[in-house]
Amino acid sequence: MHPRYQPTPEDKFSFGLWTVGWQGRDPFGEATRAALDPVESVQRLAELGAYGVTFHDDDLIPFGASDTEREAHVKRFRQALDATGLIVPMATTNLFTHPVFKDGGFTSNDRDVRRFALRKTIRNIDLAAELGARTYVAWGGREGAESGAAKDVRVALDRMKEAFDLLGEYVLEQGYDLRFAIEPKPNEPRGDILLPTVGHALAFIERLERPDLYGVNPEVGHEQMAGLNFPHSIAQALWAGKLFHIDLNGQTGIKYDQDLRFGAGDVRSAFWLVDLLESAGYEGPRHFDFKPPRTEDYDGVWASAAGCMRNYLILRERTAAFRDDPEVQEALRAAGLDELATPTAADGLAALLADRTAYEEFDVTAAAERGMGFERLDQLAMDHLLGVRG
Ligand code: XLS
Ligand code: MN
Ligand code: MN
Repeated sequence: MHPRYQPTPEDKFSFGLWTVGWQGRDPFGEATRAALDPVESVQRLAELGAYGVTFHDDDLIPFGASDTEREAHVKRFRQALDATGLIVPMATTNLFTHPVFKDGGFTSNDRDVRRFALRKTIRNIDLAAELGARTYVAWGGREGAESGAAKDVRVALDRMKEAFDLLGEYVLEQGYDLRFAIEPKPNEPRGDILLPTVGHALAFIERLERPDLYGVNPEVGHEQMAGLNFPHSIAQALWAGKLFHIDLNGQTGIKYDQDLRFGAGDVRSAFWLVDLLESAGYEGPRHFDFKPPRTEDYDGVWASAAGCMRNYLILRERTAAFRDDPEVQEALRAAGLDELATPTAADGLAALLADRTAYEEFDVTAAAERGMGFERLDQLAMDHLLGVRG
């Protein structure tokens, strides 16, 4: 591997235990890989150059484990963290695998299930805080429906708000330095999932009692499953000050959740995403939520994990070269990017209304004829992405 693309902890790459640990079980086939010990994942990820590891409660402590078993699992995990220097920047709850969550956790029609889901989450929040996590992700995988009358969506959103407000109250009461990141997804495993896109989640957050405690954890493939432009969603989350975390992976268009390694799938979108994260100064973890295809053995799994980081670093280099290229800078000016950054009416409403050149004397025909220069600019980006410039 070229040393230039060798990740280091400063790059802030993290992986979920459930990603490299995915055994390849899908709706049509059994597992193709043996179970992976979380301790081995920690060791291998550290060797590959990651700085962090994340987990769902059940990835670390099997559902239904006794207190003694739980302590033993946490102890081994903690020892592996101490030995490798890996940190836990984020943790989350599994509210989707056990059959009890078949109609969701926070919005199940069954109140007992909702109370259980909250207690399960709170229990893992304690562990997350204990391990030093600063972000708590909430993906409502089964919060949704397959049919119309089965879910009163307005009421379900009341229950969702109730759950997040209670969790926020708990975190403040305990004095934990932890913020929530809501992860949108349009469908799968439910026919339709609540809070399907970044936009829905951002609007929901503003209805909570303490909006500052909550942000989003967008995933590349999830927005693309809804046909949306991922970098645009990220830009809006950044604009709102709500990009608390991010799930990087690859996806090719509107289909099932592919969870390809980062850089596979829509590579142009990945280029613009890295360009955005780096130029916006995003400081959070670069977290990979991918699934090494079930065709792979464990050598393939580690190659896939290494590929996620390598692709990020290659794209980081390519996007920096794009931004540094004088011809690009000139093309950006010609395309009016600096002009977009100029306020439209800093002189105020009265001045705008009095300005005859803004309307009465405005040469609409000449303005309509001006080309925007976007194609030249985009080809320069393409040349940088394909490695034929700089
Ligand atoms: C599934 C989600 C899940 C969350 C964490 O599609 O991406 O893995 O990131 O529960
Ligand atoms: Mn996914
Ligand atoms: Mn995810």
